[in-house]
Amino acid sequence: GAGAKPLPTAVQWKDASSLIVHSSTTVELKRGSFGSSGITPTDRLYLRNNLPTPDASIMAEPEAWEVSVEGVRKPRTLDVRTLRTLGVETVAMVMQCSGNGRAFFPSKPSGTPWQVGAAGCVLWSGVPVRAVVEALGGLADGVIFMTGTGGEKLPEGLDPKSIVVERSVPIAAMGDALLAWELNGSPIPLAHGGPLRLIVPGYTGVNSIKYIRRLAFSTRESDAHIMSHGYRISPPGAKGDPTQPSVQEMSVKSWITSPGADAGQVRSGRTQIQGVAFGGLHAVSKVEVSTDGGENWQVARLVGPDLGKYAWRQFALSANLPTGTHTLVCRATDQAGNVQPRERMENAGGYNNNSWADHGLKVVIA
Ligand code: MSS
Repeated sequence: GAGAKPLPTAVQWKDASSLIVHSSTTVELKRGSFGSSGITPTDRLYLRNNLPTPDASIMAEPEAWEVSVEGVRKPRTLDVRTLRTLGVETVAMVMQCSGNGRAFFPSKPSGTPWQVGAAGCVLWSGVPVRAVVEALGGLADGVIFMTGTGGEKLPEGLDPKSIVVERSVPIAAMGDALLAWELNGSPIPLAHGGPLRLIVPGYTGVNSIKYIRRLAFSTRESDAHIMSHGYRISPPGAKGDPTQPSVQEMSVKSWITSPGADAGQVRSGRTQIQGVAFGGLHAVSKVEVSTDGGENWQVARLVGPDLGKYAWRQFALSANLPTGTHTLVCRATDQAGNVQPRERMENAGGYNNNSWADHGLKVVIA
């Protein structure tokens, strides 16, 4: 629409009409543009880069891209060509920015004011990290973290630790992690981390490191600023520090995608209320929908193929909406029994918002 920012250079190929451009490194999907196919097309997947996108020249020879693997018995640098010989796996997973839903915090935390669209459900293919570790003789003794380092060229004159994108996750996350070269059936585009990306299913986006150049198994968490002070669940008003919980596993969450925010077109009468629901580390077991802001709930139908516990499920509820104002909300439950809460967990960074009340949608039918 008028005044909309143009797509950033690295994602000129995306579908502008379904996206909201926040900045040259942050683009989200509109609520009404998720579609009904379960998988998010790559040209609609949100973009979030903490640093400027690297030069396209790193994509010139994707097979020659190298990652150094440390904290194994036989540490080595491996190129993509070699990684391909070690194994292959595909995972359908929700990629969601830690700050998705930040716009709904009344405290207006600094950071991108994402609504619902800093998330997508996509297919990643690559070699299982555990196959790489096995090929390199197994883990070194005492390892408790897996640390990925991004391959951005860092500006000179600054302490690299203050800007490098480097994140540690508990070693348990290695179980389903991939070093991926393919996204939705095509080589991973530069903007999404090509030639090679660490994929950590069930964890928020920041933990899946793009253009990975180092994968280290370690006894200590990274001391990079983005790990030690960034992405922490800090009390409102406080700064991040290493004693606070890090933003890692995603929690149970859902939102309505249709009718979208442009709900003006909804006519009175029968409609299909649709949305997406996921559980982070656990599959979704149930989604309930309310058309009166959470007074009365009805169980929705899960729609389409089940692509595994890291993917989202679509849901639909056939409803009769008379003329008037309706507040549509949805609430997911996962197979571990976790129920999406009414309230967000307040925190200074505006992370992990899974409040069903915050994600509600007001529909006016004339
Ligand atoms: N990686 C690297 N290397 N760099 C950067 O910047 N970012 C993060 C991840 N990774 C980065 C990386 C984030 S933060 C996110 S979300 C993600 O990524 C996104 O993705 P895409 O593909 O969607 O764009 Mo928040 O939590």
